[in-house]
Amino acid sequence: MKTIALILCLAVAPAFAGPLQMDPHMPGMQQNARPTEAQAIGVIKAIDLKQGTITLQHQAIPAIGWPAMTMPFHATPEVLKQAKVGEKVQFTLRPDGMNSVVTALKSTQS
Ligand SMILES: [Cu+2]
Repeated sequence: MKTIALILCLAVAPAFAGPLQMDPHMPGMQQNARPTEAQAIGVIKAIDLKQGTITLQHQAIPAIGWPAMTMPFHATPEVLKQAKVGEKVQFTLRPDGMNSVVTALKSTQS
């Protein structure tokens, strides 16, 4: 099921790619049609400290053309430390298909 979700993410991303978001502070962004960072809302379903991943049931992320789904993300050590299963969070994502990384998150009030 995880694999299917990831493949779906990769498959639909180009078709739904949102408007280009230019950021003059990040030169790399101008070479790519997609933003190097995206914001999303989700619920933490699982944390795997060994793998360095958190599983998020995330809402659609129009900026990078992702539909809502539940999938594992790589996460920075800071994010892993902060994460709590069951928490609703707003998170920052560095989108890179299956290598996408959650770089920040903060708890939100539902
Ligand atoms: Cu996804």
